[in-house]
Amino acid sequence: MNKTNLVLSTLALAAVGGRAVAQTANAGAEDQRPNILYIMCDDHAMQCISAYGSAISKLAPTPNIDRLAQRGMLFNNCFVENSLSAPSRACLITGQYSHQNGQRQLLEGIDATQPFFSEMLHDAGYETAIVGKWHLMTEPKGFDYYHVLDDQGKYYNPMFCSTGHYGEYKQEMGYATTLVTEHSIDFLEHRDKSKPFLLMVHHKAPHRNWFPDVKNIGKYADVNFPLPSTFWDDYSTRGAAAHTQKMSIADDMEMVQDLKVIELYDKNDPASRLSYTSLRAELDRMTPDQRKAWDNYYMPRNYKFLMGNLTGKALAVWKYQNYIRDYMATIASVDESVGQLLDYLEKNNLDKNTIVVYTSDQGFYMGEHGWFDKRFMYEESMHTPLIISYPGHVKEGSKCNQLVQNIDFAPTFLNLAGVKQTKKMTGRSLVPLFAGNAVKNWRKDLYYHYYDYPTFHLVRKHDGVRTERYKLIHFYGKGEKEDAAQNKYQMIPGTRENRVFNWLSSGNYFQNDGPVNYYELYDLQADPTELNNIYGKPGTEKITRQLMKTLVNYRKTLSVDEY
Ligand code: SGN
Ligand code: CA
Repeated sequence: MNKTNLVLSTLALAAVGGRAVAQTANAGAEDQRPNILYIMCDDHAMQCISAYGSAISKLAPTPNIDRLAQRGMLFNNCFVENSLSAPSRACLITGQYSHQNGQRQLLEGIDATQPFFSEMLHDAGYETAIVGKWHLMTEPKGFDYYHVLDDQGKYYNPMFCSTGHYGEYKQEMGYATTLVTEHSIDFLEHRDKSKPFLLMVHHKAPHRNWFPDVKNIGKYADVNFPLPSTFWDDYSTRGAAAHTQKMSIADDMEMVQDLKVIELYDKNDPASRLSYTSLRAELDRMTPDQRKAWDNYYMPRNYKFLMGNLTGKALAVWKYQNYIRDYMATIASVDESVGQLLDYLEKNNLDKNTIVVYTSDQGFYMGEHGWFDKRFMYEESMHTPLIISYPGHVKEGSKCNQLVQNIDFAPTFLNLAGVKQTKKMTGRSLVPLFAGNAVKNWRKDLYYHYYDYPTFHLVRKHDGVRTERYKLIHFYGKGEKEDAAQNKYQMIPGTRENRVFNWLSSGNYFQNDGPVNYYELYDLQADPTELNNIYGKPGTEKITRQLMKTLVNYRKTLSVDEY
């Protein structure tokens, strides 16, 4: 039996034995169970990791994340179930789909009475910690140590609250990515070293509005990033949702808050006032030195831009370039953080027995289809990066093409710890994939469901299935207020969902969207960029029938209650 198989059998046995095995293993210094270092970014598109080889990443490489990929396995087909932060984090922590864990939309939702894998690992003898963006509206559960950001978190001099003081946020001076890394290393230094650890490092970066650290501002000022081939997509083959979204770089990316052209602030325009408030939320927290570095780059850049009087396509391209430049400069700190964490493991002889995971809470549009943000079941948003290294157990420099999903993380970590997953956990352990061999009976399709409408970016509700080759999507909903009425929290006064809804309504954000109820079908082999919706086209009858059956089956077996 080779080393990988030996370990896999041990893990399988441990999983079968469940908690009894875990408790024996927990008895003392002999605990050989792996440490778990889970690093997750917020909105890190796989197009922006050079290990995945895309055009953008070639011009702004991520050497440390690539180093992790060289040590481990690069997953080419990792997807989320619901492409949005809190829902994705709820899938991660519970191993369940959104309608099962309650977190369908961005704000309220998670059913905190469900077991979190963190508490199961804690009970099984792990020292558990989370640092950074938590974003679920409940106290982090199952952690010996937490040090989490306020809501989405801020980039400059952000607020954190810590174990036992949930909600008591205190400001810390510095840049979010650096602070999250420092607190993570601090946990590693001071943990109970007789136990294996679970450390979840959840960066705020590279979330909107893409504020780089002082030292990286302007890092890619002279780089011209290639436009994605679908940048000028006119959605001509698609239904209403692709036309009515508000996530277009040309039309919806804001000059003030997103592109930082502060000079365009117009105090007489309510939309501009909102945009300015959002920019000021970061600018006002900066120290004079941070602000100076900021002005040194953005002021001359903005002056040149304003002198150019760009309009139409030239303006859209300028927005794209400056969006990618800031985003990639923000990623530079994330990459550095990954390097520091890997160095720490190596220097402290922890690298051999630590499984390291790098992923994002979802994918992101980097100009594909003309968009930023996520939410849609289309590839760039549903697809998320995943790299796993576990020396001696996961094949070095390998790739995995199996369909995996964010509900699989909890079962994987429990499996590694020798703890049986609960019956309610829908995901499955990824451990059998680690050896790099074909796994019999691995899933052949995935279920996706997005609920967060009507709110920011106005992406309509949809669910669907994706196989290796095809994708069937069903867009549904009555439109605006009628959809809001169906959502659990949006119409309940005092909830955050309700406050956001009222705020967007007052700003005329909604646009009288009508009811939708239609399907789209993509052949990802013939049309990997999803420009050609072939639903209802001659020749697609058989595959449509098959996919429809799969979709109906998911809805039925998972007791999905709206679609
Ligand atoms: C904020 C952003 C949106 C983003 C959501 C969700 N607007 O509302 O652009 O889609 O977060 O992001 S901002 O003006 O506040 O930046 S998520 O990553 O938390 O799901
Ligand atoms: Ca996110």
